[in-house]
Amino acid sequence: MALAWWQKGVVYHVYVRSFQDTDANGTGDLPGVISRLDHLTWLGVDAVWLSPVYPSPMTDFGYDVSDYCNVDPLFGTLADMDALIAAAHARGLKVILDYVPNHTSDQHPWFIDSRGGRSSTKRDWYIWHDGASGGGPPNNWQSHFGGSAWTWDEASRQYFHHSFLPTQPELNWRNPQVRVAMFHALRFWLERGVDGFRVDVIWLLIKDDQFRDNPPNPRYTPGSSSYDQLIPLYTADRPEVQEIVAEMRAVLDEYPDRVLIGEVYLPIERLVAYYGLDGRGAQLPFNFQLVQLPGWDAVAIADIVVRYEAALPPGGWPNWVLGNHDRPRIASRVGSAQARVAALLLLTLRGTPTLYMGDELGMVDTPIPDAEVQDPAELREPKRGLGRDPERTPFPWQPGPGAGFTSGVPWLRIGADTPLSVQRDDPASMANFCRDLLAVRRRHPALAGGTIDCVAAQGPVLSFRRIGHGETLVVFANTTGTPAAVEVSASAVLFSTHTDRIGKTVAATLTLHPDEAVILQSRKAQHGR
Ligand code: TEU
Repeated sequence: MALAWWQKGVVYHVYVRSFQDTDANGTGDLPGVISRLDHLTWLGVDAVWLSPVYPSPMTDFGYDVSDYCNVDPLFGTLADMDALIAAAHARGLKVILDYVPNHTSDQHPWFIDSRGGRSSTKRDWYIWHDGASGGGPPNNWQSHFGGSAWTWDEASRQYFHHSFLPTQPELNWRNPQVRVAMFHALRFWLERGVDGFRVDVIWLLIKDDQFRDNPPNPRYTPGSSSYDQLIPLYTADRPEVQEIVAEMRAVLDEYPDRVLIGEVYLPIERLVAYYGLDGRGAQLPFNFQLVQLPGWDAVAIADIVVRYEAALPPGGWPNWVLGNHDRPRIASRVGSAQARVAALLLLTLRGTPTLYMGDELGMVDTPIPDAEVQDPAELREPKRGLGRDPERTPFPWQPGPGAGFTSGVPWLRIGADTPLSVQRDDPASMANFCRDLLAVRRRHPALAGGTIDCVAAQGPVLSFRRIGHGETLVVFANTTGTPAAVEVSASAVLFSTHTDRIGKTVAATLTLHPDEAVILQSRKAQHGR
């Protein structure tokens, strides 16, 4: 069966604020994204996911939305979004928006109304509760950003719940009126031609209606996020959330060929629940297993791939992610050499890859001096390694001040990464490596739609086989900086992190260079699929 665009394509994640500024205010904007769509075409990706650009006080950089059906002037206008959608579609690129349904800004008119008093018709659009009988918050729920997940409202003398900042009050998804209003927002963008949504914290949308305390986390390590002191038993992955995911998907299914991507930070066996009953959930519940992997070695990666593939429900389409705007960059986690190995795995494992902007340059986390920290996660719980500014630095387009990103003062310092223009002129650059790899992926449909099997770790070498469209490809990835020999059948080297290997024939024993990953095309073509 032919694959849908979101199955065979590669998603490119644009953190708009750091992508391209066109009005010299130091912040990226929608006209900037339009002006750089040719980069996405040059690179060879198929869809662009835009981080939130809705009106927002920006206390959490746009994840505190004050109007779901507009564009913040910082980023542009609705007309700019319409122009972006048209320009992307003209290039064959799909457009995915970031949908933030779990909470609004405290400046959203709905919350201002709800906060107006207990008799407000929107009181129950949010989660309000009396304090504990002995005083203090209703229970022990914690914010992801540290501190209690409850804030006292003196005027109405109740607490309101917020999984994140007090400026991000939780919407009450048990209230049908909230669902109607939030599904209206989906349709507003679907009518404008948006091809899908990445749904923020989809696994958090329902909280326990008895407001029970979360249990202590016996594995909490002091010094890590205070949120992890508890197991979020009553504030995450509640059974009722699946009904909401199915209702969201039903809204998208009113339009042709749309995709629902869910941000889900859960172990594999719970993650796959978000495909929904009978596949009526999210088509792509984000698979963050490679993002959250404590180490980077063949055995651990092979285990993840095998367990994830085995856990997928019938028809569940896999996907892989290496990083995003919330997590340390892959090149900082595994080093620049292994970042090429990681990119090859991202683009050869079975399923839809999502590439975080800048990873195609091998961008690393930029250290941010205390005085320049802007991320509320770091400001509220400093020095715990939770700050996200380092992975959000502006995209370096060219050498020189502003790096071609802005002619103004950048909202966040620009790192020391090699700019795209320099990398485009260097055949051995990470940018050209990623571009060439994406071209191989496009030329060999076994990589997009083929089966995967023979997943194994031979010492430091991860290997797996991709079969489809009459060809058998085998990937070997040396996850260490030392040479490693593997047994291979007679094959041509289709691609390698070490370009001098490409095009050669190998047989019997192949000694992989340190940090080398290869795609071999077996001489024994498989007939059939
Ligand atoms: O992040 C949710 C998420 O991953 C949190 O659990 C994470 O711990 C948080 O980023 C703090 O490090 C999504 C968005 O990707 C993130 O940028 C927002 O800040 C958050 O939701 C609230 O909307």
